[in-house]
Amino acid sequence: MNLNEILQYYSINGQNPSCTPYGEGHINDTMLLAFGCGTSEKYVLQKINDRLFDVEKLMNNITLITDFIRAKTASRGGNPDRECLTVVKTKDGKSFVKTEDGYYRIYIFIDGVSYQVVKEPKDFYRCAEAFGRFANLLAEFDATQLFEVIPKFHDTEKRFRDFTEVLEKDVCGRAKGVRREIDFVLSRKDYCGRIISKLKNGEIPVRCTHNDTKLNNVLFDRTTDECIAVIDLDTVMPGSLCYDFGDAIRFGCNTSTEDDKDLRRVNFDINLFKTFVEGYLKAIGNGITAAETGQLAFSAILMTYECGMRFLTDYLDGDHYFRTARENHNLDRARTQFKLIEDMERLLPEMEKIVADCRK
Ligand code: ADP
Ligand code: GN1
Ligand code: MG
Repeated sequence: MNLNEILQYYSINGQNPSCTPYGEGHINDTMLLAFGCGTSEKYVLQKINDRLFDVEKLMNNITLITDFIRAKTASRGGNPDRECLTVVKTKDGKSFVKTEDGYYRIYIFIDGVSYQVVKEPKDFYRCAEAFGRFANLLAEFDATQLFEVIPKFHDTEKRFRDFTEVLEKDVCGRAKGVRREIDFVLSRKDYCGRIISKLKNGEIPVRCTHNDTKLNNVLFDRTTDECIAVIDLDTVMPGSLCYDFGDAIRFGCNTSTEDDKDLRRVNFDINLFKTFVEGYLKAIGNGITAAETGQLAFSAILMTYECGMRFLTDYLDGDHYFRTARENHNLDRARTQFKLIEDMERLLPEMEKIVADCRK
């Protein structure tokens, strides 16, 4: 990466910045660009994953969404630079730059912390409120303006087809070592169509959703622990509230990290589930239908299944999609997801009761 070349396009004041890897995202290369110690002297520089995204279309979406959220936040008396993701425009008004080695964008740095594991239940409650509020905000956004940047992103039937294709090819010869995990996925095939069929027949509405509602896509204030902003808007597209709810549970109700090798530490925390349900349903109010609410508990299993299947697909395919930092990283990730699914399958009646009681 040639930092000087990138910065030539921007009118950012300051000299000799430091530029260091930042955060724990799996998709883009994220760096903290610091011209000094003050918050206003820091930026987030991202090399956009152009294997995945059509960058022109992606940044068109991001500009529309962030402009919308900034305007709403300002009209409600908030501080858009702190509470919203904000793209820094180039000297000629563009939202990204293209250099020889790829595409880059710069965001205003939001001084907050993102967690990989829930530290305190109240933080997860706040995260739930933040995603609930975000859902309400997006309800007012015209999603027909957006490109579907990753088509069929949460179409679990398609994810299953991708999985079986990759399994059949077995390009790395890894299938023989993970028969148990493969059988785990194959034996749950009937999960795939349960929500998508309801979206297709109109029982569940298609809405504009975030689609990647991990705890680490929310920033918390370092001192007050309030939720500051929902970030990582790359996948904002038409989708289902069930997916957003389920994905947040998948990541946040795990007592350990998404890639813990020691599965004894990986457990589904039903108390955290209850906490999230309470925060989410309170914040979303009547912005969710009874049909959607009825699928929330199952959605947590579905999204965990889909994500585990995606990690296993990537492992079999040679680790091209999710960033990996060690051997078998995607396999370890798949295993944590499958452990959580086993827990949730046992707890499903209790989870359903929690949702129903909370809606009374
Ligand atoms: P990925 O798509 O790879 O997950 P993200 O956009 O989520 O990339 O960024 C990765 C991490 O970088 C986030 O989890 C967060 O910790 C941090 N981050 C991203 N954008 C900002 C920002 N504008 N201000 C502060 N931190 C940020
Ligand atoms: C990726 O971008 P990031 O790290 O927030 C992925 C999600 C997965 C998640 C699993 C665009 O999220 O779909 O659920 O990893 N994002 C994309 O941790 O594929
Ligand atoms: Mg992210």
